[in-house]
Amino acid sequence: MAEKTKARKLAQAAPTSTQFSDATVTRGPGGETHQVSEGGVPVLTTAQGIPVYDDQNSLKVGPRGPVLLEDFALREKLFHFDHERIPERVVHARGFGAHGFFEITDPALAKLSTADVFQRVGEQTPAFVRFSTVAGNKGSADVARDVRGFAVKLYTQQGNWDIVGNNIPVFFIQDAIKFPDLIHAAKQEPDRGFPQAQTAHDNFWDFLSLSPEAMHMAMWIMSDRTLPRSFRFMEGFGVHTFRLIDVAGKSTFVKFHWKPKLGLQSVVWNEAVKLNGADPDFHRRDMWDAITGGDFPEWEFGVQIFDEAFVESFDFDVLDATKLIPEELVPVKIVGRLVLNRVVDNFFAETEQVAFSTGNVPPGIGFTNDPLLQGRNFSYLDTQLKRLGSTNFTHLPINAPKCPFHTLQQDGHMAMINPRGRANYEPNSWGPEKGGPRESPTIGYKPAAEQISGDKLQARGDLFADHYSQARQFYVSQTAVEQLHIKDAFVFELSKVETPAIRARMVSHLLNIDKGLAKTVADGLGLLEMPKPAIPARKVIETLPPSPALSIIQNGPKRFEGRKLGILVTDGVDMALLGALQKAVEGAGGLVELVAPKVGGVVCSDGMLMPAKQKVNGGPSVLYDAVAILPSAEGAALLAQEATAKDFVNDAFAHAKFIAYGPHATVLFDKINLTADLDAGCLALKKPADAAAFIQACGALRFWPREAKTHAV
Ligand code: HDD
Repeated sequence: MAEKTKARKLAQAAPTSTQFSDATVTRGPGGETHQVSEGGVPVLTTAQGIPVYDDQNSLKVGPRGPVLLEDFALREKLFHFDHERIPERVVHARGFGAHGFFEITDPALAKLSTADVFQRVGEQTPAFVRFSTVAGNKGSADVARDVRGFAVKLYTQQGNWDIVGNNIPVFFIQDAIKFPDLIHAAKQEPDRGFPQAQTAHDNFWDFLSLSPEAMHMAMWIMSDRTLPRSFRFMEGFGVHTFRLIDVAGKSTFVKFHWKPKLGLQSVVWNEAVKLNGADPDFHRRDMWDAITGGDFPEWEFGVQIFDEAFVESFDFDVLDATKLIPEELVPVKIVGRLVLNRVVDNFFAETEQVAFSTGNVPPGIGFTNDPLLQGRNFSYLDTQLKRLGSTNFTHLPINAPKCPFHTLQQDGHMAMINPRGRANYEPNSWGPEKGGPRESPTIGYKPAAEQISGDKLQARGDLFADHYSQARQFYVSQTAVEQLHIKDAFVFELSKVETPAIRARMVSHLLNIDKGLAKTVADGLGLLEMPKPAIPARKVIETLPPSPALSIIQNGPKRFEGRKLGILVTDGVDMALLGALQKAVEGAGGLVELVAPKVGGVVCSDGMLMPAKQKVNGGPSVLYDAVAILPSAEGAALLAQEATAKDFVNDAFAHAKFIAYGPHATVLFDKINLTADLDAGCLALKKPADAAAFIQACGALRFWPREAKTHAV
């Protein structure tokens, strides 16, 4: 009996033994088999399963003789290593992915679309999301000024639905034919191979200033939208107008939105510059720590739904990806949610090999004739063949549907799912049991019904030609601080442009958007004379009202949840104040990290050793959303000698962060001539109860009134 129980326990604990008689061979959790040596450790083998005797030395003649070609383990190991790299994505090369689920929380879409994923409120659909930058190569830094990809793969019961969006609701261009030009202009210049991951160079602004259609997007990329504090605090947009198709084939227009539960937040440019130096993996580490720490990022799934009548009445063409529909005009109705709750097991297998396409839509979701979308539908499938090297990229687990699927496709490189039996064609005479899958007029994918006629020509809709009205609306929708950041960004970027005519040409466009903006940028560039305004192809609508939904600061979280407080401490730190701060942050759903002169930590006022997370020169305040300066008297004198401790405080102040400070911090503040500038964003911690008030204040995320004093153009 005991033997049986033991065998069963073993079987439950470790996977069952395989068909091999040898009891030392067991099946791994993923079904793989491996030979177990003593102590349950798998034996290292070659890819052919041959157990390896010695992985430290090649096979030689004598210890100092020549290496033998017959060393197949050596050959295979080097051979595989030499072929590890696959082409990186031609855009969005640098990305970070995570698993989770999508859930419909409102039945509203069930009637408008037959898509199975909308039919059952509360049902969770597996999801995989990859966030990315656009211009940088795979090894570039996370916090570059750039659009962020927000690609969502929903493994629905009717096949994979990919909503391949960005964190910006519009795009640079209207017709996919210009995409190669856009990307060529944005990325490293072909003769010199730089700059990496930045648009501040001649080619980009030359192309943009010669492409008026990009002016709306130009405003977005010069705003704080392209400096997100975290993937968790940014929106996502499907950009294009799609269709919801109901059971009668009638379609309703729709735009898709992802709204972060934790509100919107960005960093300021000077912070981004320092962040990329301090931690080039800042965004992916943030995501990894949040998910592995059980703080699952969540977005509300929203839709803007509208009909032909709205299309006729709207000032712009809904097929134009450089235009958005203000939420105040067509509200975003929240109908679902997306939660990311699992990091990948293997970065390459999942995040690198995942393949998205706008063309992957289930029944009930349809396309519109948006020329950018139409081109995308072609490009993604094409690029996957190049990148993943085989037409069978859907055989990779990350790309495989999680619903039953039956194609009559066969062979091709790395085919792992060939149809069984003799039917690899259709129609055939082999009957349903042997004849393989059949098409289905009842549940098969049907596009939206649409009457189309017209001459063959290369042109765009008339309304496409308005390139400034919504660019202006975006600008007037920003708070003063955000407008300041946009001005600074244009001045910074165009100052890196070496050709004066390109700078002037950009200013001529800005004159059609906002004269104050144009003048500040011209002054900031030192233009000797103001250029004439570019001639708009369509009259600019200067009455579009501000849309508060377009501002980050007006859509912040109002709480410190999901954010991080960095506390600069030294030996003798007041444990009552430190404990109260830690309690207040954790109570608000935030995280605390201690920064100290040594990473070994500090001995607190109560004699307790408190390990630090960062040594002060490796833990600059740019890593945190707010800081506290809690040295002892001696510690403050020590920090006052430490350049990086002074930077820690100076940067936090310059970046408009909330600063809490203990009774001895002023020794450090005096050293950097800050004491006189302390403002309402700097709160003294005199007693433990002050900690809660400080964290409450930090819910505003930044003390923007300080910005005007410390910002530079
Ligand atoms: Fe694209 C990748 C989003 C325009 C062609 N695109 C890619 C990714 C995202 C987007 C998020 C990364 C997917 C991943 O993580 O693997 N792209 C957009 C958005 C666009 C857009 C929101 C405009 C509204 N893209 C666009 C156009 C074309 C492409 C106009 C071509 C005509 N995009 C591609 C691509 C990529 C890609 C070349 C490169 C890597 C990949 O597809 O898998 O096919």
